[in-house]
Amino acid sequence: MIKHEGLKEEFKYVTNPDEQEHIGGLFASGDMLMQEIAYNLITGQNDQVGILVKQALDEDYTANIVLDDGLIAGMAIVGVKFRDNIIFVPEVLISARAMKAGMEHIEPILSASGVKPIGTVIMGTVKGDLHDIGKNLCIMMLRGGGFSVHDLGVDTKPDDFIDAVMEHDAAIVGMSALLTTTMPNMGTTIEAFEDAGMREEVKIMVGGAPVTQEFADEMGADAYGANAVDCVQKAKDLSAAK
Ligand code: B12
Repeated sequence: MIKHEGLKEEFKYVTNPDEQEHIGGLFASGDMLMQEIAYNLITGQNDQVGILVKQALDEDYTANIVLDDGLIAGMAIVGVKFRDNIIFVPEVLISARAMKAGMEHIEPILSASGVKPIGTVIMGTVKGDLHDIGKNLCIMMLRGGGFSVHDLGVDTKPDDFIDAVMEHDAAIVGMSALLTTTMPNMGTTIEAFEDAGMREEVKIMVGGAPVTQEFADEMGADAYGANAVDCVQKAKDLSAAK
């Protein structure tokens, strides 16, 4: 249930019943502090988000709880407002900056495993696509899960994935796409691995909001991950299958 007054106002922008149920559910498990983090993320208060996330971690909230019930829950409302033309690119960038301010406190915790890497993963957002929040979350969780990860950033060309696999002798490639127009570049990259005679050497996983298991199968990917936790699980499954 939403108790935070400002957040209640923000939730009014969520008018689709399915989204009300889904996003309302994200807030249901969060208390007032988590809702305060979400509200400050939506309104782009990056300093405040950083302070509140640090406070929550100091108060022994787990990094995963702060991520799910605070930051990701807030970003879900930003997504709805952006789609429905209530806010535009500059506001979304300001919220993305606030997300980053919060993630700066979370990353060291999720990445602190200290054990010998269980595998090497190359991660990148596909060509033409500049969205990196979800990819970065996956990278944090993969590192926390014991993988060594090389981040190719955004707008990654097929050849850059191939070069990175060769350079780091990686067994797994993870591609992220957030736009329906850039999703096909996952298939183009898989084809490039085939053309280079390297498809047998790597396992390829894909993800991003518009990507589905069906799409992943169509493109010839080895796995699809719905979220950052699933990404780690799929990477572990793929490592075991090698
Ligand atoms: C933030 C954002 C932006 C920011 C990006 C900032 C950044 N540094 O990333 C900015 C403002 C730059 C932006 C720009 C644009 N955006 Co935008 N953006 C969003 C927004 C609001 C949130 C995305 C996000 O970060 N979600 C939160 C993260 C945590 O979720 P996620 O990315 O899905 O990742 C999770 C999973 O998918 C999974 N995952 C992700 N990657 C991977 C990879 C692997 C291997 C695995 C296993 C799992 C996995 O795990 C993650 C963690 O749980 C979405 C709306 C939405 N709700 O998705 C629109 C959205 C993606 N954008 C959209 C659009 C249209 C654009 C623009 C074209 C707008 C414009 N007119 O300029 C540009 C395109 C720029 C480009 N070339 O890429 C549309 C896409 C529509 C479509 N059907 O293609 C969306 C859906 C908004 C909408 N509803 O209309 N955007």
